[in-house]
This record gives sequence, C-alpha cells and structure tokens, in this order.
Amino acid sequence: MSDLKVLYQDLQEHLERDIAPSIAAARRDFSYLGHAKVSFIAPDSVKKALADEVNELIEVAGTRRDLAFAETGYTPRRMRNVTRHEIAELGQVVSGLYTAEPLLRVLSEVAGEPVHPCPYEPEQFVITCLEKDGDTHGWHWDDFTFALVWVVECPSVEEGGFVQCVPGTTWNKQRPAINRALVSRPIYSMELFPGDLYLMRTNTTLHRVFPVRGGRRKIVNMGYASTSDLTREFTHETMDQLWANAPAGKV
Ligand SMILES: O=C(O)CCC(=O)C(=O)O
Ligand SMILES: [Fe+2]
Repeated sequence: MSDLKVLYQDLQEHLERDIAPSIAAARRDFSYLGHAKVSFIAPDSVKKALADEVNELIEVAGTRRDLAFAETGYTPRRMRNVTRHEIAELGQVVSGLYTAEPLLRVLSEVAGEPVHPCPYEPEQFVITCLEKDGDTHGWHWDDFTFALVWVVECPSVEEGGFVQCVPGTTWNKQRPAINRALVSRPIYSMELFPGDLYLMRTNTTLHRVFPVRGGRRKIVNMGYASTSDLTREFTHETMDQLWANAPAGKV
C-alpha cells in the first residue's frame, strides 16, 4: 500500500471512533464564536506526515512576502509562503488530505452545514511560515466561508503567534474599517500548540496572527466553501496580489 493509502486508512479509523462528544462541543463553539479547535479530527500519524511535508516544502519553495492591501486597511502580511500550485506539484499529503471525504464529513458536522472544496484553486491551501521578528498575518477576512488551519510549529504565547478574532463582522472591500470592527465587538484570542487544528468562519470573522518575536510558526491553511459560496461571484484581489511576486510595500 502507498504511504498515502496508509494515511487515509489511519484517518478513516480515527474518525470511526466515538468522536460525537468532541464534534458536539466544537459545533457549539463554532456557532457562538465563529471558531473552534478541532485537533481531534486527525491522528498523530497524519499530523506527522503533514508536518514532514510542510517542513520540506518551506525549505524548497518558500517565498518571502511583505505586503499590505487596501482591501484590508493596509494591515501587514510579513511571512514566507508556499502556494497551492507549488504544494500540489511538489507534495502529496496536503493536497490529498484537502479532499479526503471523512474529513469533509466531520468538518460539515462542526460547521452545521456542508463544507466543500474551494472552487477557486489558489485559495484551496497555502503554507505560511512566520520566522522573523515582527512577522505577522495581519487583520483580514477571507473570501470563502471556512478555513481549517493545521498548526505544525508555534512559539510560546509570550513570543506571539496566537490567533485573534472578532466573530460576527463582515468585509466591505471598499471600506474595510478594521478598527471600527475591533472596537465594536469582543476580540477572542486562541493559544495554539503544534498538532492543533482549528476551524474558523473566516468570511464573517475578522482574524489575525499576533506578530511573532523570537519564535517560529508554521501552518497549513485549507480554505473551504459553503454551499452559498458556490453560486456567488467573487473578486480575489488580496489573494491574487499575495501570489503575484509583488514587491514589498503597499499594493
Ligand atoms: O495562520 C493562521 O492561523 C491563519 C492564517 C490565515 O488567516 C490565512 O491564511 O488566511
Ligand atoms: Fe485568513
């Protein structure tokens, strides 16, 4: 059997255990707070295979970005990325897990509605590494409804790298008004550890990664669509600019 087949089997067996209580708790958190830890959805063997691939891909294909977008109020994006195209071309674990049926089923139960692979390929998955002092994925919303984030490496909370979010907010690309959103609703902060996963309703939850100082943080972000996303027209300014080899600075 191929390595990938063994991983699928591990995943399937893992999700056939009684995870109903964990799903129910995550579903409750998700509906109230727009985000929930779902670290129970993958076994250690799968997390380890994904981490090995991510570490390798960052080494061979990671590209530094230093950008800010008008559509999100010029909040900073300082990071190293590996794009969906590179991940699919050079690896097999991340792209294989992205469409794994048992995973999609559990995510749909947590979300309380069907979770679909993203119809716009560049937003399907991306690897992000924060490694220099001040590296951050600044305040933003995502175009598609859901994100599943796999945490491969994360510094201690004192060194940053934790996630902050404001559920129940919406993205007006002409007038993002990030600070207005920050002062009008509670900000939730989520400590993360290597091996954690979280699901977020990213189109209506303003979110960011607190700047790192001294540590290193590596994640895979998998973007997913809701049923209503599948029939909506999107513009993709921030992603298209993130993936173009744009020079540092405002774009
Ligand atoms: O790194 C994270 O935890 C979140 C990443 C994120 O928000 C994104 O890639 O859009
Ligand atoms: Fe995001």
